[in-house]
Amino acid sequence: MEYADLLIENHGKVVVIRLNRPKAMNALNDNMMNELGHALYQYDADPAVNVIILTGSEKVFAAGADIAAMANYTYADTYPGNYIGRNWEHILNVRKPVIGVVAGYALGGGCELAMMCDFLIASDKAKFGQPEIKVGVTPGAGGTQRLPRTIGKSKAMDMLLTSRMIDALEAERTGLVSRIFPAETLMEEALAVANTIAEMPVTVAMAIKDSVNRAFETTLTEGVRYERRFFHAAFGTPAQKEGMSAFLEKRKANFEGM
Ligand code: CO8
Repeated sequence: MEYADLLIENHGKVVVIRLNRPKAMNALNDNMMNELGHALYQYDADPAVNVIILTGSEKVFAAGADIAAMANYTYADTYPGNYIGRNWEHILNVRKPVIGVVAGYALGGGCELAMMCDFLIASDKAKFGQPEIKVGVTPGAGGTQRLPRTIGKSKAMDMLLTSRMIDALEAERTGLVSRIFPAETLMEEALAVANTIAEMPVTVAMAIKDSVNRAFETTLTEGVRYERRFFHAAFGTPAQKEGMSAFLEKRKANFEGM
């Protein structure tokens, strides 16, 4: 399908979804969020795809929700109307790994969308921020919740209250980002990371993602119990048979279709 505000690139078992509103710094509007949900569900259900990369352009991942689109909203548009919000969390329903690749700015809703990815890879020129306070609103897609859980209360409060942006190094140091690569080789490196995951058994990757996300929603005891169910269930899958046989036979496992 052709999208107005996204570009799609297929790289074997990895699909790259690129946010693409260059004239508006990839500001996240209603159409883009609808298209993003559509694309995410499509590739999550596609047996040829094991990993999804969500990225923007070299200059910007996304500079937040579209301020021009929402500037005249009333309370009736937002709470009862739900004009902004209803299509922002499709990404949380995706079961395959989603890697956020950030070059340039990830601000406001852009930073919140990035934090909804499973992990983040950034270019050395990336900048993260939650400047909503400067436009008179609080974050609305998890900025006050995911940021402190990720980088701690003090740094999160600092960023949220002052609107200070952090650079890639600070983002990596605080755990917001898992790896940094030079801007010039970012996509190549990110695709290599994605391909490493894509060669693993996708069903196990999905179970690991499910279990890790559970850690943020439950107690330690319940979380470990949840994980244990997946561990036990793995013994009913071809991936476990192939993985363990390959290890014992000193050969590379082939998890194709597993
Ligand atoms: N919305 C709409 N348009 C934008 C946005 C935005 N968020 N950001 C940039 N643009 C537009 C600019 O208006 C400009 O348009 P034009 O050329 O027509 O004047 C164009 O993009 C280029 O922008 P700049 O000229 O400002 O480019 P610079 O390189 O000088 O600056 C920045 C880049 C630093 C990214 C700057 O544009 C900026 O600060 N943008 C706004 C960042 C911001 O405040 N983001 C938070 C928005 S509020 C939010 O995200 C709430 C999320 C809640 C989600 C809730 C879901 C339920």
